[in-house]
Amino acid sequence: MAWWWRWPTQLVMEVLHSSLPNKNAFKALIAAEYSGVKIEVVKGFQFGVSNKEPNFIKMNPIGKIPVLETPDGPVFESNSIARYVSRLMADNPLHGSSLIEYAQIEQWMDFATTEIDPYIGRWLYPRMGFFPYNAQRALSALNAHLATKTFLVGHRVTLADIVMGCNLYYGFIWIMTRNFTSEFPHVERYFWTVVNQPNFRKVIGDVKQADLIPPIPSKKAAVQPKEAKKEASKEEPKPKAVEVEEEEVPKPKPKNPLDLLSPSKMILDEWKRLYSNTKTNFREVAIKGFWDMYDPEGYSLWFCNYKYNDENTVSFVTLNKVSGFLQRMDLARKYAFGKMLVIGSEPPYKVKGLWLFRGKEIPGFVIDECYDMELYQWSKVDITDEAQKERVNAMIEDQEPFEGEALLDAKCFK
Ligand SMILES: N[C@@H](CCC(=O)N[C@@H](CS)C(=O)NCC(=O)O)C(=O)O
Repeated sequence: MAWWWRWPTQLVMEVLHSSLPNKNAFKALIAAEYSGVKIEVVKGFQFGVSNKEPNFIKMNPIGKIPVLETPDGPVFESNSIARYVSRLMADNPLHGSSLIEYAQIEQWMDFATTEIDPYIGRWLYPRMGFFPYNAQRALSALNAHLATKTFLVGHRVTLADIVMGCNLYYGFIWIMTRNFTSEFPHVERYFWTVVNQPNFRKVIGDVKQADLIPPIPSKKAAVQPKEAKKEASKEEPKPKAVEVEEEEVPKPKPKNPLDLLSPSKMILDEWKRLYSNTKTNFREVAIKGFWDMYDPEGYSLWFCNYKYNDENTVSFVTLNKVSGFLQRMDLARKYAFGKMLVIGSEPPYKVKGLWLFRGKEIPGFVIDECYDMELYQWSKVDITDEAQKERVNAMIEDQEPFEGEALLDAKCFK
């Protein structure tokens, strides 16, 4: 019997972990209808709860539905699940009737997944209150998978490594600097192993990791003077400059909406100076000074709590995660002050923070541009509540123990 085929019997039942309705789960269920396969859907599956439970995370480290539990192990990714289900039927017409039809079926599946689905998602999900997805969570999951493996599946290169290696390639050469990838040491090791396989090297050649994150080119900046162009052409190819019409009139840089707010009595830099310069009597000087300056009309205070604390099992990885977040917050330096505490004397570490933002809400551009924001739960500090105010003080002061636990580190964004 071919390795990819198994008699579907009533005894062997595939179990689908998903809430319904869900378009990704539908793929497996519809394929099952066409293929004479019986799938049991887990009863009472609660999206947002069941997919965060440890048993689910063991099956899919990224915590996304659907997952198919098979007698030989779990499978995640809805297309792969649908392929598995359809493979349970020999000579399934769902796979077409020739190699070229099979390839074209795969082609349209990839097209639906990479060209259609993300487009609809980016358009729809913010309207449903979902934040756009970011690469960090997927890289953490990939990192965890690769902790005990050289290649993605089995002990030698498979198509999965070719696709994964090539999809990581632009990331590594253009934007994922050492500083960023060091948070994912197993992904790093995997990537370098894969791209150094002779068959990869024959095609890709030497691979050099990005030193810098390229800025998003403004239309004007993208028009390079001739000399600079010549210089640049000696180096490795750079991402294509945005094409612009020659006679374009420069537009004034749009103001940050926060600059248009009514002036506040609180001057953020004054607070930052007071914080940095207070070496003794911190409570009496800095904390008191903070509340004297604080202007609830012009600023707001927020607590944040990392949503995936149970993943913080390695201290340096957790610390790097927080440092990365603070680096990416650089865009808000004029409008924010923050404290991030890494809590606990042993793993898993908790990451909690306090942020002061200009304006009464978290600035929209921060939510849009700093992808770490969605990794935290945010709650506005109620400054009429003394207990919350005291928690603010404790966070500003790096009070230890904090909520009964030692601090592994306290980082400040100022
Ligand atoms: N590429 C995945 C996408 C799965 C997916 O996005 N699932 C969503 C529900 S439709 C989910 O579980 N989201 C939970 C989360 O992001 O935490 C697939 O096709 O299975």
